[in-house]
Amino acid sequence: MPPPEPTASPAIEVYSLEDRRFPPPASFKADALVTGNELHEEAERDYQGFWARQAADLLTWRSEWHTICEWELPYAKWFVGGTLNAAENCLDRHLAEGRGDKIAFHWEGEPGDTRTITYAELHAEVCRFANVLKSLGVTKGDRVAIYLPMIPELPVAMLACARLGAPHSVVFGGFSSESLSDRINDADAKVLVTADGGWRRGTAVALKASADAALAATPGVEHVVVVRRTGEDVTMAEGRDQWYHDLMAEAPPDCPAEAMDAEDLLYLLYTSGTTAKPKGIMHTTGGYLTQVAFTHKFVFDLHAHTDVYWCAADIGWVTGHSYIVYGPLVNGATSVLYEGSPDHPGRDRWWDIVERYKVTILYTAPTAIRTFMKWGTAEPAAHDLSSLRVLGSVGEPINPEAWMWYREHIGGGQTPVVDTWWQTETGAIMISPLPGATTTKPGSATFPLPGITAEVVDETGRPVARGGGYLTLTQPWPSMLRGIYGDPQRYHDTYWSRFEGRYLAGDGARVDDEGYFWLLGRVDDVMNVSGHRVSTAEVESALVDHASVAESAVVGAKDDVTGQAIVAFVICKGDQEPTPELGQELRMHVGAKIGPTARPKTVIFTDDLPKTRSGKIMRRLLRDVAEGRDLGDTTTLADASVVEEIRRRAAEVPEED
Ligand code: 7RM
Repeated sequence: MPPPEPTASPAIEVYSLEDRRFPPPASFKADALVTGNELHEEAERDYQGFWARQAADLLTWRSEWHTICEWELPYAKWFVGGTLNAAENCLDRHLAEGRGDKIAFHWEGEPGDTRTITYAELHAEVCRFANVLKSLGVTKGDRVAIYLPMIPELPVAMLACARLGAPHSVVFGGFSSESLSDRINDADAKVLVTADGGWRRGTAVALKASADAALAATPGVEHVVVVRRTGEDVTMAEGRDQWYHDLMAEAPPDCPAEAMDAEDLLYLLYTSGTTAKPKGIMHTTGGYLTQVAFTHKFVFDLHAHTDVYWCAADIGWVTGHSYIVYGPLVNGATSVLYEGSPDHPGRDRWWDIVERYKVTILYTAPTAIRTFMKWGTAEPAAHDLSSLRVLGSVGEPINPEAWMWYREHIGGGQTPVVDTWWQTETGAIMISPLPGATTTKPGSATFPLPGITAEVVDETGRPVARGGGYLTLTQPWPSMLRGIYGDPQRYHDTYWSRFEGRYLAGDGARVDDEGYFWLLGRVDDVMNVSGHRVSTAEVESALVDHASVAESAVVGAKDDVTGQAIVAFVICKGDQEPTPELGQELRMHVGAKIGPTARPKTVIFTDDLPKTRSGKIMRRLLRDVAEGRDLGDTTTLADASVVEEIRRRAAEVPEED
């Protein structure tokens, strides 16, 4: 191939500079699993050999693989010929090693009820439930849909499926009946596991009623198992619906685990794209478990015998699959599992949990951190958070301001912060610091992990050594998606068609002078102002850098003069009044910080931002508001009233120049 012509303008321009840096403290290094470059160097010499060593070290195999990786672009197979069982790796082998009494989960319900579950207890419940599923006709290869709140029965159901080799499809409990029926039908699931309801902000949220509505449109479902959680009245369909506890009481305790091929499907997880039909992302067994176990251990510097780990995501998202269920359990960790919201009964619920369980590792999302920033420092300051030693972030670009706040007010100015970039499709963390080895910079996910190769490319697919562009992955990785369920063409088109031989992540990124990666948000959201391509993350970060701003989202709205003009939606901190003068000041602040091109044309103050249920800002809807359009698809919106309120605010704002 001839080298491509250099592009006249970069795919994404970069303005901001961050020069604070935080090397791992000596006290942390003293006891850290990795303190130098050894893993990166090993993987650079032979990345497949590196992953094979991890697979052998971290997992128990029934039989050896004969080939580490078969790569027929865009399809990879890892540990070909090897067999293992995911549930056995999460449970049985810890029992076999005499750790049955170790706590797997400190579970806490929102109303304050608790359950302490050891590995032996979890194993027993999983075996019993696997027998329940068997009695309902589930065998290897059948799909099982799971629609549950954050209660212990959720990981139990997942692991019971894994034990039988029946791929699970977990649907987040906050999704509507229509989303549920779409996912059940796409996966052709024959059993649904659900509950009467779950607790959210002090009220019982009905799940069974919503499942019933879905079930009216899912002819393939033969059996429904219902967990009693809230005690609300539910309708049980004769011959189809049965109570979990009734079935469990009858089920025999022993259930052998199926030997699964490394490439057998472990689960499907649906990601809702923008408007199109959700994609059933396929994850298989051996490679997936290898990379989630590796990353969970080394990114969080897990000392399984002493750490108390808490990933505060919902199991309904990939973060929960990989970092509440599979990674921590394979590694034999002790985790906190919390059912409810962070502000019930008070805004200190999380800090109360950290203090009571002496949580050492906390993994959450920037949206949660920014919410806590808005609530102020009094709540965390009133609790003893000194047990914390590693803080993780995932889900969105974390602006330096939030990163610093997290380190300072939650981490006591001491703890390493690991910003971890990955996707449902990547299955596990891809770009992240190693807390005992990497000098971090606030807002940067730093470097690809050992065994991972990421490159930023320009519009023509040419690697950008320094600067902004499209994030791509250039070699297969063990936990990569194996496709989109039932739609190979869409798999090819979405991820592999834009740049030859490269996986397209769909995110913008930049590489700085020292090779650090900075994630810039979805490339679909990049704004074009007078021909300058400006990332949303940079402008938002500059806004949140202002002392009065808690959170912001910016979008490019059509503009006669500049093509697109930047419209900023801003949430003020605590008692700060939103005034026209402040709006003006914020525009100047961004202009001064990153340059006049990036200065918002309009600032709209609001109390809330439209977010998906996993907390990602839905800029597409803000663009609709900014351009005065009717709203597009809002089914993935967490709170539908938010956009109407923003629309009202937007109508009141005079245009500025
Ligand atoms: C784990 C998860 C994936 C998208 C991804 C990005 C964004 C996730 C970061 C991030 C900047 C991060 N899976 N994203 N982590 N952006 N820095 N550390 O979130 O499938 O739900 O979303 O999330 O845009 O493509 S996901």
